[in-house]
Amino acid sequence: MRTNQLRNIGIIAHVDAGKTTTTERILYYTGGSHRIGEVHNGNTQMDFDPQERKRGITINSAATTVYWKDARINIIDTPGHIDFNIEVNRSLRVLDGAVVLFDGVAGVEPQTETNWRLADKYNVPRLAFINKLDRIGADFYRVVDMIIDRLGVTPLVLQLPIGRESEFTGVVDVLRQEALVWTTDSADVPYELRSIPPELLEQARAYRTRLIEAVIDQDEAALAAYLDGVEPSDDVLRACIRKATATGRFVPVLTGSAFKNKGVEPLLDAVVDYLPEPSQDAADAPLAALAFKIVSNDHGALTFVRVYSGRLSPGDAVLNANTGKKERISRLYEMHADKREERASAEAGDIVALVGLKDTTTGHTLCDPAHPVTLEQISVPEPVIDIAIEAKTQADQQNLAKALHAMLREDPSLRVAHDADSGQTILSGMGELQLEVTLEKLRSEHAVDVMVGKPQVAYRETIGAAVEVRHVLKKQTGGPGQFADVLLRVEPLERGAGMQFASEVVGGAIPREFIPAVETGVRNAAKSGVLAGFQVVDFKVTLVDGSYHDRDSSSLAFELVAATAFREAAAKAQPALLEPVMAVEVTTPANHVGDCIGDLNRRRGLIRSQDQRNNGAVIEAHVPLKEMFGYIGNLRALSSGRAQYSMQFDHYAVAPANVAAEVVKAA
Ligand SMILES: Nc1nc2c(ncn2[C@@H]2O[C@H](COP(=O)(O)OP(=O)(O)OP(=O)(O)O)[C@@H](O)[C@H]2O)c(=O)[nH]1
Ligand SMILES: [Mg+2]
Repeated sequence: MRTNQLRNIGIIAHVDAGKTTTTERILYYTGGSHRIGEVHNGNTQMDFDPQERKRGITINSAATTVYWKDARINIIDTPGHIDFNIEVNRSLRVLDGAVVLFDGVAGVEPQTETNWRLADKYNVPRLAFINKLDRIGADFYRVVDMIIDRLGVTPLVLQLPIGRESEFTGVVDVLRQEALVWTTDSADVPYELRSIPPELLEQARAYRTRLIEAVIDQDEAALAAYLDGVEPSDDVLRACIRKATATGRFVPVLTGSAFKNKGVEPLLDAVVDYLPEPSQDAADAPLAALAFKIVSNDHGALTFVRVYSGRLSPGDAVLNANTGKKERISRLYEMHADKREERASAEAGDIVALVGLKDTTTGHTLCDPAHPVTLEQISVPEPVIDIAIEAKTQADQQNLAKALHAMLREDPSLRVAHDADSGQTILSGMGELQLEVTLEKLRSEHAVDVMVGKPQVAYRETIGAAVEVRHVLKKQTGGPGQFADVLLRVEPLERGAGMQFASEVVGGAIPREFIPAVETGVRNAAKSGVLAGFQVVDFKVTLVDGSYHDRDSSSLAFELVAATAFREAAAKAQPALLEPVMAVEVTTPANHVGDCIGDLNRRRGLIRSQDQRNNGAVIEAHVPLKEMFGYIGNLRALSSGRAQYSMQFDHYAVAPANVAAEVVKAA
């Protein structure tokens, strides 16, 4: 198959925008399924995990392949909940295009915006699909305006809705100047092509002119002809739209109601017409593929890879460029949600799952051993919430480590640490929901019983002043001794900077081979801060000077002395506690706005904006995570169940003295 007939796309959006519902329709229309699954019935193909079906949300991204008009389309349906954002992140890393869904009522929601920015980061061209036009309060034009205001992009309106809410029946195709009308809600009745309803005719013409004038400069000859009064053909316009979409200059906007089976076929046409094919001429080059997802099952692990160049076949020995080890591929599959189809090979542009890899994890590059190469990594968000777990029995204790190892391989946004004092295992993640899902998986899939503590905020520590500390380690009484001497300067960096290390040692005051040991010593010590044992961040350590001893100095001695010197410096450098602050968005009916704001204020919230929307308001605030535990119950109570909220990590900030004192006391 020629690669220009291949599309690798993701479906991304805020929670509940209809990603899975749309994907189920795509499967049905393309013949990939024979009945339409519904999220509320727990019978979709894409949400196959028992927890997804029970909770009615997507947790894991799932891949499938469909065929539409001579094109093969690999689709990844992603979760909208922010706790599972790693799934969107790693999918966008390997995709060539995305369909971004918008709820026709709510418009641009927080996770839509977050995912939009992620797609910017990975340079993924996009189409917008304004969904749920059948809902009461849906307003296509308002959502288009929100796309301009909140995402700062220029929409290219390719369709206009016909009718509103329950009367929504179809769309005007702006390019072809025709109406596509769905006469029933049934997916088995194709749309009818009709002339544009008279009341929309003038508007439809105006949008076509706007469309032409927006994109015509993509084609110089067509532009010149147009200026001479010659209308471009539809094919020329399609090519112009395709070009402008690939560079992100415009975002084509389509619309419909996935649930009512309206608008999905033209969306598929647009995916083929406007989203890019994998880059050409990479098929003959040496192999380079990125592992972006690992799924464990009873038979071992499935490694999902995107092939960027070259070819992969079962039996191949490939080099993992990150570990330096060779791995052998035993089988190769095309995935259809939880089902798989064996394939004889994969080539540049393909997304497939491999069996046989042992030490490959998310973000690793697989390549031709004769042509080593490392592809761009996948960025992993930092966890903000901790939970302590303890195995119930000796048997559980043994299985726990194994199960956690497998789960961490699957989800790089989870972390595990051991608390030496309490003997507990600390599991860290993005939010309460992710930890809840992880613990349930531990029980149901790995049969490990654990006792679980309350979720805790993952605080950090930092410093507020620069200090210099000299420390000498000297044990030279009889036998082999230990000697190391360092002068460290420790200074604060801006928020989010992490840790930096530099050496100013000159003239061999400390031999070069010991300098990495100094950095290791500092890094180890920074794992547990002097205030309350949290990770120390946002500082720079400079090794200013020191000395060594010919016989008694060693890497270990320098590691130990650096750790001690760092701890001493951190204690003197005005240590401070950092707490995660969340961006919270509350949507509430107008009569509860005051109560919601009052409640957010009591939670140390900083109200950032308040907008009227439909019959209610949207309140945006920054609130420390510590104050958000149990928020949902409270919000429901004060709004008679009518307000909703979403939140995502925003930044770390220095905690007020009373909060810090409380945390230090509990440590
Ligand atoms: N009225 C209406 N409801 C829809 C439409 N599309 C989806 N829904 C409903 O919205 C709810 C959420 O749909 P999903 O497809 O699960 O949304 P999602 O974007 O996959 O959600 P997550 O994966 O959890 O982020 C379900 O109850 C759907 O039936 C639509 O076009 N109109
Ligand atoms: Mg979903």
